[in-house]
Amino acid sequence: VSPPRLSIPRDYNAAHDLIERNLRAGRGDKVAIIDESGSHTYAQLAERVDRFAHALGELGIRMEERVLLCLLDTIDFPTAFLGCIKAGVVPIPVNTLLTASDYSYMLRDSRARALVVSSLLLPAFANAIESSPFVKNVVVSGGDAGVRGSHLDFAELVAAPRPPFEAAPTCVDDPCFWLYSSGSTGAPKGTVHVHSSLIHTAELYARPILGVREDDVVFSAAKLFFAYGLGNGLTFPLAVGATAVLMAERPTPASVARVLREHQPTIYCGVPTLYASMLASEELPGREEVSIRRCASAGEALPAEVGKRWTEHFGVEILDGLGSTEMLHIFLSNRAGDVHYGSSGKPVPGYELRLIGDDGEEVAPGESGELQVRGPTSAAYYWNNRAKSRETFVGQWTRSGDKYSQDADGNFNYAGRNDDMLKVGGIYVSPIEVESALITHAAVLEAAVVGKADDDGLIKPLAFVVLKPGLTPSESIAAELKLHVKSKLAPYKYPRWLEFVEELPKTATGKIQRFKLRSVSTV
Ligand code: 3SK
Repeated sequence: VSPPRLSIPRDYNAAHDLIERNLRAGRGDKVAIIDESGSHTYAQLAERVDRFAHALGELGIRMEERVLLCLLDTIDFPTAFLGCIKAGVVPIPVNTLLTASDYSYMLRDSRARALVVSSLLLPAFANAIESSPFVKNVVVSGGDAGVRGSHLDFAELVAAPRPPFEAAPTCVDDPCFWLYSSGSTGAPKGTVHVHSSLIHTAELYARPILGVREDDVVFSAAKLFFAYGLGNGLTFPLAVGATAVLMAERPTPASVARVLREHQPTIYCGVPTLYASMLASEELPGREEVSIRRCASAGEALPAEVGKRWTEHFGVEILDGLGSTEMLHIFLSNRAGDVHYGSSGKPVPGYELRLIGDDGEEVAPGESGELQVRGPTSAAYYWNNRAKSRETFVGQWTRSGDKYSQDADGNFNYAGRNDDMLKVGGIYVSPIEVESALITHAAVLEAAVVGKADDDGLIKPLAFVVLKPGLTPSESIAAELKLHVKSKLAPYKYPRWLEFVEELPKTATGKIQRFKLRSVSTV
């Protein structure tokens, strides 16, 4: 069956479409976005986006140039993201939890001409801005003049009335935005998405599978910088004329419960770690206190027990699915009324899936193989990385790196990774990166990191450490090593457990055999 493809005109601007469709449908006065500063109607959002697009031109930023966005989830995120796209400028939303050296790399790699950053995150960019030969302007969202220093004020940029902005003459296949994707080795890769992809994810997944409707209030605890959050929390609600609730705070059981009570979202999108921690928390609202009618989960496999307990408590199913930064959103998902907890469900119509064995052929029924996907939302390529682009985007197929098997009912079940990557709280963590951080500590001779399931069945990093001769393992060295990793890497990457060993299992050529360590943990 050939996949449904939308007929999108060749001349197409994604931001123009996502806004204009709502104004044309008479939703100008409807609330598009609620954030901590209040409610913003579709007409107000349209105006802000146009003002931001004008400002980019005035700053000398031209079509096809890049702008790095490191923004908390407030109205400034959609303003900057859609404003860039409308101007034909390419926004690059980045993870707000990264380190100064990650940001330095991304600014240089992308050659971003401007940085738009939340005031709270500005300190992490201090050196990065100085050392980037490309950044010409820094725009700061929130904070006062003292924090901003000589940088531009976002609020001021969008305060002055401007005429409507005519969308840049982009085409469906033009680069629209990038997201950085990490692999087990090497630096993060700028994943280039084209203009037609956002609306495709909305029409293939959000409307038919998640069931987002015009009368919904949608809240995604997964942040907008994450492909999963970008769809759930912004482009899906805009595509159908719904209302999105944005929360700048870190998603914790308390902050999520507050939003569920205060704004009564009807659709809630989270990641397994958060579902599990909410269920274990005293902050969990009662069923009668909230209005959720549908939930989604992605980022890592949802443990069956977590899904069942959530449904028991709220009377609402969680649609667990699988997507990727490369495919932009979910292409494999459970369906409402047909949820199989512990499984990722069936292909989303519009996507084709196949399982490929080590011999390069499709596997026999029931066997596991690498999941590959074909569909209209695959990224165009990785920026400046031909080798990795060729490895991942093979003809029309995109390799996921995940191993799956398919059961007799057609449901796909997760069977591990092709590489050693871990998904922690929905975000990839490279064991090699954590090992490299550990061995920069004076006490560490060697280290190897693997994934270990916690009590909820969710994977977290476990480090095996060989100490330098003469040193004795102790609780205090373990605690110090955890802190050391936290100080070097984004904090969510630190090993939750540490085990001291005499030596690491290795192949004859000296390669660490992580698969052996997975089975020997005593913690
Ligand atoms: O991790 C996932 O399953 C996912 C889902 C939607 C979009 C992006 C990602 C990585």
